[in-house]
Amino acid sequence: MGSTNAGAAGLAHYTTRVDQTKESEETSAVVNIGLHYVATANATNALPKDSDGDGIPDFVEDANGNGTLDDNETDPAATTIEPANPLSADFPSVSRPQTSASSPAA
Ligand SMILES: [Ca+2]
Ligand SMILES: [Ca+2]
Repeated sequence: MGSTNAGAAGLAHYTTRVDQTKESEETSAVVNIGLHYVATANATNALPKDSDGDGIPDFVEDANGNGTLDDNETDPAATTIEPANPLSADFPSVSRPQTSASSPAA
């Protein structure tokens, strides 16, 4: 074992294990020694683990890999997609004209 925990090492969503158990999911908080890879969905799946199924991998949502939701990150365990940097202050919303009467002719 190493000398620090996975979050402090930024490896919460990484693994050394074939079964793809993330460092943050192990019973031991102390990080494993060895080359770490991004944890995939399971041992036979090459896609990065996406715990909440929103299409954004856990290691992207928790960008600094500390296992904690920080500013400019999205929650790996939440199913709602929240922009890391809301653009509403920079770009006023533009409303699309209503097109209720514009159905294409059959
Ligand atoms: Ca996700
Ligand atoms: Ca984080």
